Amino acid sequence: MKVLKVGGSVITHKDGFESFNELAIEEICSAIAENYRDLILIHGAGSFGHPHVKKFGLKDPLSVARIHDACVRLNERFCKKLLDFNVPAIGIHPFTCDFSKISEILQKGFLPVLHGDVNSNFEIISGDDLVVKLAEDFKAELVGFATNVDGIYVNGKVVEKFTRDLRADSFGESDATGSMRRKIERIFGMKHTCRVFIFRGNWENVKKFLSGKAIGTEVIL
Ligand code: IP8
Repeated sequence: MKVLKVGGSVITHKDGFESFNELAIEEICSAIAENYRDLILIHGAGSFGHPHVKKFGLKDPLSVARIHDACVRLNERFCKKLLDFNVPAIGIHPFTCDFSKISEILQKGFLPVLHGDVNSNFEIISGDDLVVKLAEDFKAELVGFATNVDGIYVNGKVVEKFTRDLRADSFGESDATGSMRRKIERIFGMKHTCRVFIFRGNWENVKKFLSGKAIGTEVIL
Protein backbone atom coordinates (compact mmCIF):
# COMPACT_ATOMS: atom_id res chain seq x y z
CA MET A 1 0.00 0.00 0.00
CA LYS A 2 1.12 3.53 -0.77
CA VAL A 3 -0.34 6.76 0.54
CA LEU A 4 0.46 9.92 -1.38
CA LYS A 5 -0.51 13.43 -0.36
CA VAL A 6 -0.30 16.14 -2.98
CA GLY A 7 -0.05 19.50 -1.25
CA GLY A 8 -2.53 22.28 -1.89
CA SER A 9 0.45 24.46 -2.81
CA VAL A 10 1.17 22.08 -5.71
CA ILE A 11 -2.29 21.80 -7.23
CA THR A 12 -3.47 25.36 -6.63
CA HIS A 13 -1.88 28.80 -6.78
CA LYS A 14 -1.61 29.41 -3.04
CA ASP A 15 -1.65 33.22 -3.33
CA GLY A 16 -4.80 33.23 -5.44
CA PHE A 17 -8.40 32.57 -4.48
CA GLU A 18 -9.77 29.22 -5.68
CA SER A 19 -7.05 29.22 -8.30
CA PHE A 20 -6.55 25.76 -9.79
CA ASN A 21 -3.03 25.03 -11.12
CA GLU A 22 -4.04 23.29 -14.32
CA LEU A 23 -0.52 22.52 -15.55
CA ALA A 24 0.73 21.14 -12.24
CA ILE A 25 -2.36 18.96 -11.87
CA GLU A 26 -1.95 17.59 -15.37
CA GLU A 27 1.66 16.61 -14.59
CA ILE A 28 0.62 14.86 -11.40
CA CYS A 29 -2.32 13.10 -13.06
CA SER A 30 -0.17 11.87 -15.90
CA ALA A 31 2.36 10.37 -13.45
CA ILE A 32 -0.44 8.75 -11.41
CA ALA A 33 -2.07 7.34 -14.55
CA GLU A 34 0.99 5.15 -15.11
CA ASN A 35 0.86 3.51 -11.70
CA TYR A 36 -2.04 3.84 -9.28
CA ARG A 37 -2.41 0.27 -8.03
CA ASP A 38 -2.72 0.01 -4.21
CA LEU A 39 -2.62 3.77 -3.86
CA ILE A 40 -4.62 6.11 -1.65
CA LEU A 41 -4.41 9.69 -2.83
CA ILE A 42 -5.01 12.71 -0.60
CA HIS A 43 -4.77 16.35 -1.51
CA GLY A 44 -4.56 19.57 0.46
CA ALA A 45 -7.09 22.40 0.41
CA GLY A 46 -4.80 25.04 -1.12
CA SER A 47 -6.37 28.28 -2.28
CA PHE A 48 -9.81 26.65 -2.10
CA GLY A 49 -10.08 25.69 1.61
CA HIS A 50 -7.60 27.98 3.34
CA PRO A 51 -8.92 31.42 2.25
CA HIS A 52 -12.40 30.36 3.41
CA VAL A 53 -10.99 29.37 6.82
CA LYS A 54 -9.39 32.82 7.07
CA LYS A 55 -12.48 34.62 5.89
CA PHE A 56 -15.24 32.78 7.78
CA GLY A 57 -13.41 30.94 10.59
CA LEU A 58 -15.02 27.83 12.03
CA LYS A 59 -17.57 29.61 14.16
CA ASP A 60 -20.90 28.25 12.99
CA PRO A 61 -22.38 25.57 10.72
CA LEU A 62 -22.64 27.96 7.78
CA SER A 63 -18.95 28.90 7.82
CA VAL A 64 -17.94 25.24 8.21
CA ALA A 65 -20.25 24.25 5.36
CA ARG A 66 -18.72 26.94 3.13
CA ILE A 67 -15.20 25.67 3.84
CA HIS A 68 -16.29 22.09 3.14
CA ASP A 69 -17.93 23.14 -0.10
CA ALA A 70 -14.70 24.80 -1.32
CA CYS A 71 -12.66 21.67 -0.47
CA VAL A 72 -15.18 19.44 -2.25
CA ARG A 73 -15.08 21.62 -5.36
CA LEU A 74 -11.29 21.26 -5.54
CA ASN A 75 -11.63 17.50 -5.06
CA GLU A 76 -14.17 17.30 -7.88
CA ARG A 77 -11.87 19.16 -10.25
CA PHE A 78 -8.90 16.98 -9.34
CA CYS A 79 -10.95 13.79 -9.80
CA LYS A 80 -12.29 15.05 -13.12
CA LYS A 81 -8.74 15.64 -14.30
CA LEU A 82 -7.73 12.13 -13.20
CA LEU A 83 -10.66 10.73 -15.19
CA ASP A 84 -9.39 12.65 -18.24
CA PHE A 85 -6.21 10.60 -17.79
CA ASN A 86 -8.31 7.40 -17.56
CA VAL A 87 -7.76 6.95 -13.84
CA PRO A 88 -10.89 5.61 -12.06
CA ALA A 89 -10.76 8.26 -9.33
CA ILE A 90 -13.45 8.30 -6.65
CA GLY A 91 -13.63 11.45 -4.55
CA ILE A 92 -14.09 10.78 -0.84
CA HIS A 93 -15.04 13.65 1.44
CA PRO A 94 -13.77 13.17 5.01
CA PHE A 95 -16.61 15.23 6.57
CA THR A 96 -19.22 12.75 5.40
CA CYS A 97 -17.31 9.63 4.44
CA ASP A 98 -17.41 6.14 5.83
CA PHE A 99 -13.72 5.29 6.10
CA SER A 100 -14.50 1.58 6.19
CA LYS A 101 -15.55 1.82 2.53
CA ILE A 102 -12.03 2.69 1.39
CA SER A 103 -10.68 -0.87 1.40
CA GLU A 104 -13.58 -2.08 -0.77
CA ILE A 105 -13.04 0.83 -3.16
CA LEU A 106 -9.35 -0.10 -3.42
CA GLN A 107 -9.99 -3.81 -3.85
CA LYS A 108 -12.33 -3.15 -6.76
CA GLY A 109 -9.63 -1.22 -8.60
CA PHE A 110 -10.68 2.39 -7.97
CA LEU A 111 -8.38 5.15 -6.82
CA PRO A 112 -9.73 6.75 -3.62
CA VAL A 113 -9.05 10.49 -3.53
CA LEU A 114 -9.49 12.17 -0.13
CA HIS A 115 -8.77 15.76 0.84
CA GLY A 116 -8.17 18.17 3.69
CA ASP A 117 -11.59 19.07 5.09
CA VAL A 118 -13.54 20.14 8.17
CA ASN A 119 -15.75 18.09 10.47
CA SER A 120 -19.00 18.42 12.40
CA ASN A 121 -17.01 19.35 15.54
CA PHE A 122 -16.01 22.62 13.80
CA GLU A 123 -12.43 21.41 13.36
CA ILE A 124 -10.06 21.32 10.43
CA ILE A 125 -9.02 17.90 9.19
CA SER A 126 -5.62 18.40 7.64
CA GLY A 127 -4.65 16.21 4.70
CA ASP A 128 -1.45 15.47 6.65
CA ASP A 129 -3.47 13.99 9.51
CA LEU A 130 -5.38 11.87 7.02
CA VAL A 131 -2.10 10.56 5.61
CA VAL A 132 -1.01 9.43 9.08
CA LYS A 133 -4.38 7.83 9.87
CA LEU A 134 -4.61 5.98 6.56
CA ALA A 135 -0.96 4.87 6.64
CA GLU A 136 -1.67 3.39 10.10
CA ASP A 137 -5.02 1.82 9.16
CA PHE A 138 -3.75 0.30 5.92
CA LYS A 139 -0.24 -0.50 7.19
CA ALA A 140 1.24 1.37 4.22
CA GLU A 141 4.74 0.49 3.09
CA LEU A 142 5.31 3.83 1.44
CA VAL A 143 4.11 7.34 2.28
CA GLY A 144 4.84 10.41 0.19
CA PHE A 145 4.25 14.13 0.51
CA ALA A 146 4.45 15.97 -2.82
CA THR A 147 5.08 19.58 -1.81
CA ASN A 148 6.28 22.89 -3.25
CA VAL A 149 9.82 22.38 -1.88
CA ASP A 150 12.55 19.84 -2.73
CA GLY A 151 12.52 18.19 0.68
CA ILE A 152 13.37 19.09 4.28
CA TYR A 153 15.90 21.89 4.68
CA VAL A 154 18.43 21.77 7.49
CA ASN A 155 20.83 24.71 7.72
CA GLY A 156 19.81 25.93 4.27
CA LYS A 157 20.22 22.62 2.42
CA VAL A 158 17.87 19.79 1.55
CA VAL A 159 18.92 16.67 3.44
CA GLU A 160 18.67 13.18 1.94
CA LYS A 161 17.65 11.66 5.26
CA PHE A 162 15.95 13.40 8.17
CA THR A 163 16.28 11.86 11.62
CA ARG A 164 14.66 12.85 14.94
CA ASP A 165 17.82 14.54 16.21
CA LEU A 166 17.81 17.11 13.36
CA ARG A 167 15.96 20.43 13.38
CA ALA A 168 14.30 21.53 10.17
CA ASP A 169 14.72 25.14 9.05
CA SER A 170 11.62 27.13 9.81
CA PHE A 171 10.05 28.22 6.60
CA GLY A 172 7.34 27.05 4.32
CA GLU A 173 3.67 27.73 4.13
CA SER A 174 2.14 28.79 7.39
CA ASP A 175 -1.58 28.48 6.94
CA ALA A 176 -4.39 27.01 8.99
CA THR A 177 -2.63 23.65 9.19
CA GLY A 178 0.99 24.64 9.67
CA SER A 179 4.49 24.48 8.33
CA MET A 180 7.03 21.82 7.42
CA ARG A 181 7.88 21.43 11.12
CA ARG A 182 4.25 20.60 11.89
CA LYS A 183 4.25 18.07 9.05
CA ILE A 184 7.37 16.43 10.50
CA GLU A 185 5.80 16.29 13.98
CA ARG A 186 2.78 14.53 12.54
CA ILE A 187 5.01 12.04 10.68
CA PHE A 188 7.03 11.25 13.81
CA GLY A 189 3.76 10.80 15.70
CA MET A 190 2.66 8.01 13.37
CA LYS A 191 2.05 4.68 15.10
CA HIS A 192 3.29 2.65 12.17
CA THR A 193 6.72 2.30 10.64
CA CYS A 194 7.23 2.65 6.91
CA ARG A 195 9.28 4.63 4.39
CA VAL A 196 8.26 8.28 4.20
CA PHE A 197 9.43 10.79 1.58
CA ILE A 198 8.92 14.52 1.25
CA PHE A 199 9.67 15.85 -2.23
CA ARG A 200 8.77 18.44 -4.85
CA GLY A 201 5.50 17.52 -6.54
CA ASN A 202 6.27 17.27 -10.23
CA TRP A 203 5.79 14.56 -12.87
CA GLU A 204 9.24 13.01 -12.53
CA ASN A 205 9.22 12.86 -8.73
CA VAL A 206 5.70 11.47 -8.44
CA LYS A 207 6.61 8.79 -10.98
CA LYS A 208 9.75 7.90 -9.02
CA PHE A 209 7.87 7.81 -5.73
CA LEU A 210 5.17 5.55 -7.15
CA SER A 211 7.78 3.13 -8.44
CA GLY A 212 9.38 2.93 -4.99
CA LYS A 213 12.48 5.03 -5.67
CA ALA A 214 14.02 7.34 -3.06
CA ILE A 215 13.24 10.97 -3.73
CA GLY A 216 13.61 14.30 -1.90
CA THR A 217 14.09 13.73 1.83
CA GLU A 218 13.42 10.41 3.52
CA VAL A 219 12.10 10.81 7.06
CA ILE A 220 13.63 8.04 9.12
CA LEU A 221 11.10 6.73 11.64
O1 IP8 B 1 -4.34 21.75 3.14
C1 IP8 B 1 -6.59 21.80 5.27
O2 IP8 B 1 -6.00 20.69 4.69
P1 IP8 B 1 -4.46 20.77 4.24
C2 IP8 B 1 -8.11 21.75 5.21
O3 IP8 B 1 -4.13 19.37 3.87
C3 IP8 B 1 -8.73 23.07 5.34
O4 IP8 B 1 -3.67 21.16 5.46
C4 IP8 B 1 -10.18 23.09 5.46
C5 IP8 B 1 -8.12 24.22 5.33
